[in-house]
Amino acid sequence: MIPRFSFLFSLLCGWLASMSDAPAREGNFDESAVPPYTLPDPLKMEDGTAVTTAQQWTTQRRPELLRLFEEHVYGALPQADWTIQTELLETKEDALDGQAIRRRVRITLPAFPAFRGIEMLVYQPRTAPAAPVFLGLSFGGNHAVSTEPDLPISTAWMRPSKEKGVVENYATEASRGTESSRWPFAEMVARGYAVATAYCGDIEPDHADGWKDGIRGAVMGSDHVWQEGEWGCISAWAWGLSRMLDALNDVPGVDASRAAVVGHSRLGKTALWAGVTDERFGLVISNDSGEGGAALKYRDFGETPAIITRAFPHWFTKTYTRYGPNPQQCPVDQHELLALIAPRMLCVASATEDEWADPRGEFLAALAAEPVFVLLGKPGLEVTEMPAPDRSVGSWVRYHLRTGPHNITSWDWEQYSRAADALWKR
Ligand code: GTR
Repeated sequence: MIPRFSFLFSLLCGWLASMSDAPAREGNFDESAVPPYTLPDPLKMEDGTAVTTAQQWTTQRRPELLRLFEEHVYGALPQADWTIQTELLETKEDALDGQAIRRRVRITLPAFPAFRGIEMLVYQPRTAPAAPVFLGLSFGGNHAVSTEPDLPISTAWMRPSKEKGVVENYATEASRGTESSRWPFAEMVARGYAVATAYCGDIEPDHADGWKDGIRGAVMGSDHVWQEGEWGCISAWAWGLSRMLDALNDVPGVDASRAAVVGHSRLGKTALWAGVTDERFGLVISNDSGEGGAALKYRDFGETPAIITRAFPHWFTKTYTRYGPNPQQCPVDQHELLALIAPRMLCVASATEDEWADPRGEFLAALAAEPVFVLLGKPGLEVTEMPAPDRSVGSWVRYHLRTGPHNITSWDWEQYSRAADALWKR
């Protein structure tokens, strides 16, 4: 009787577990249970010296902070010859029902022939002689961000997703357009902007061993043993965004000197790191980037370093895993990452139902970056309280909280294009 009972019991437990689709959510979601924390001062050098001038920031504190983020969070790139080669695969003059020019550009690296290369998709206005450009990576490939039927289906590895038409880790015809609501190309082109994108998996497939088939494996060798402080996947993806910007310099009708970098979620973390490491980006946009992105990690709410490094250790440098048990031991917090974008323009966005990404923690990080923007002669957030949903606040450092779930929508893009209008006086 007893073994039978325990068998039935385990069956029952298995059934109950399979009933719930949502993984049990670890983490604190109770605002009143957030323990107190003290943020590191972005305007204080490691040796305690106060940073009081813009010059001190630029020549001393900024390089110090950048190094700390490399060492402890994202990892540093090795020295290498990053010269790219580009090939214009296609120019379609009447894309999006005649509203845009579409181009496909292949980016390879002569120094690393093992790297498969990045296929960049660009939509740009037909009339503008030199359109400013928004640059961002996608989760599903170029055929998924657009509904146009003549875009080739990506042949790169993808994370499994039945609803996105990915079968056994490869995209099928059913995945065409599945991410198109996140990429309002026609609207952006109508506003006078070009948008350039590529699949993040062209740079590195998003799984723990993905580095072997991406730029990191091509550069380090696939038997490399990772050391603390060496580049993680987010660094590799951010590197890819810089190479895409290099390539845009040669795309006619695009003004690569007016470039914004944008990303959602893990690719929002990537957009921030790209914006920090590549100062050519004049506008940096974090959409629902959460832990490892715009959200404070010293604040215990939603996803934590422990959770993220367990699920996605490959995103970060090896060192970051160390801070799982106590994030406050990490010498930097994410407001300092946002501060490294100063004096360039910054947009941080959250969504009301996206508690996992800690909207308040994202707002507070933008707020705590303010002293650096002010030191460099730019306004900070200009408010101290989190705004009501669906209202953008700030002029140089901007924040909004969209009503709804974890996503990037046309409404989010509208806010970003307004920021770009203000920046580039359009
Ligand atoms: C989640 C992860 C988040 C966020 C998100 C995404 O699983 O915990 O940090 O990056 O994925 O990228 O959609």
